[in-house]
Amino acid sequence: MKKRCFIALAVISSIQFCLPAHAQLQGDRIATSSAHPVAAIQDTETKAQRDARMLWWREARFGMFIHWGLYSIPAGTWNGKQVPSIGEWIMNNASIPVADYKALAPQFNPTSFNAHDIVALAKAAGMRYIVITSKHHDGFAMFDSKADPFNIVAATPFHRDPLRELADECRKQGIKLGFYYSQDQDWTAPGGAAYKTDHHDRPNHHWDTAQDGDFATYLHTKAIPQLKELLSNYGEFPAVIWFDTPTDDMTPALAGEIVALLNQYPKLIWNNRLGGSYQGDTETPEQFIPPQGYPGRDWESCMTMNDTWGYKSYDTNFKSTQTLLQNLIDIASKGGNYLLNIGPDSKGNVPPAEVERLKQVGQWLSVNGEAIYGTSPTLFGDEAGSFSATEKDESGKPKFIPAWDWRSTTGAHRIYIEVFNWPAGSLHIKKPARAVTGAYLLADSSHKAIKLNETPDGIDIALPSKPLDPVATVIVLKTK
Ligand code: H79
Repeated sequence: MKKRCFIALAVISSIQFCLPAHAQLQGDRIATSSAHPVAAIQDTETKAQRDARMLWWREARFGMFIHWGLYSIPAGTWNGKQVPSIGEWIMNNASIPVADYKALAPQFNPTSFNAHDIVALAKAAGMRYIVITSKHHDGFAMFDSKADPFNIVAATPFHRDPLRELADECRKQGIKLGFYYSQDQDWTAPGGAAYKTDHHDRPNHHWDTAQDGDFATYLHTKAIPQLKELLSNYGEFPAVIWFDTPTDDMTPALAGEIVALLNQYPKLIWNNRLGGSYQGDTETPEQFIPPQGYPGRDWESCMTMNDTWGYKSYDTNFKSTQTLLQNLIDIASKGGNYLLNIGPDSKGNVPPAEVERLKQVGQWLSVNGEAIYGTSPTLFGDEAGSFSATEKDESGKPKFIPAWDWRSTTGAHRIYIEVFNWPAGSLHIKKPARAVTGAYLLADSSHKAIKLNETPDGIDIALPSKPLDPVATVIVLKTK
């Protein structure tokens, strides 16, 4: 694939194809498939060390992505025209000159921003961590940066550092905080990478000469200094650094300089989008759920509630709470995490449709969280769906056709069955690999036993006529 292959297919998920092959476990060391100038912690730690480092993240299962920046001011409209596609890409999609985009900063005064309320919302949703855009592709830093003046403290009337306020609240309210950082694309810094489909005549697809420059210089004068600030100025955080959209500009040698810095933070978790063939800790399917997860790899599906990450005033295409909840359960049943996005507006308010849905998901988790947090993937597998014998996906492989009757997650002495499509009378499951000693419904606080009938090929679970929850009622099978 050519340079900037992460976008060449114009499919968001195609980012994945730029990244190196999966890690292979060799003995108790985790080996990478290619040589790097700098060995990452992931290359040298033992499996036990990796397990300890990843423990909180693996148990968490549900996190909040926050896309928030200057793009929330135009909110999808530029010069009176609605600009198609994702809101945080408006500068690129509308070819906004650097000076015009930078002129948004003096207008940014999100006085309704309230770190306490956002962290409390994440907690009410049952989320265990937050990842916020510290700098997106537009190059605007949402934190106090001495390394570059195009930031929320120095360049706006707001003068506050929302990352610091969130870090304080996350510490107080007991959840983790991570920082998204666009290390490769930067559309306002000279030399930062940019992608654009219609400007192949200009190096690096820039649309304004103010973007011209040397990538290594950008990295040394902006990205690495800002990463140092992010890693050292916020106490115990960030727990996660979330890189995005690597291009071939990020050579192994340049990426190695970033890795040398990351290695100084031995608890840090970082994703697979640094570039330079580093694979990081986590696979990051974007806007999709892999049919069978990523066996042997930690992974996290990031998704929007509507069709944009950054706030767009007119995007009201919100997924239902049912869909969001089914996604969470589907992901947990495959051993992954769900990083679900909110896009606050230019005043710092979270759209009410997002708040409403998050609270509803949280309500379900407050009753049924035992079936999600810290669980292992399904012991069954077929319930998620099957590959079509005839239909192909975009890459020519058999298409996965999901089924939505039920999912399963696994605890130490429990098998959970999350039932979406409530059957009449009983649910039939194949014989699980463990001896089942009893069953009850998780939402029934009395844990009244429900009847199990062994059949030649499995178990019939006798069910009441109505589900206890309209979206997902959890059956608990007690196991040895
Ligand atoms: O931060 C969010 C996105 O902005 C970022 N990743 C998530 C987490 C992201 N950057 N690039 N992509 C996702 C995929 C690229 C999509 C594109 Fe397009 C398709 C770029 C060009 C064609 C969408 C349509 C954006 C511009 C036009």
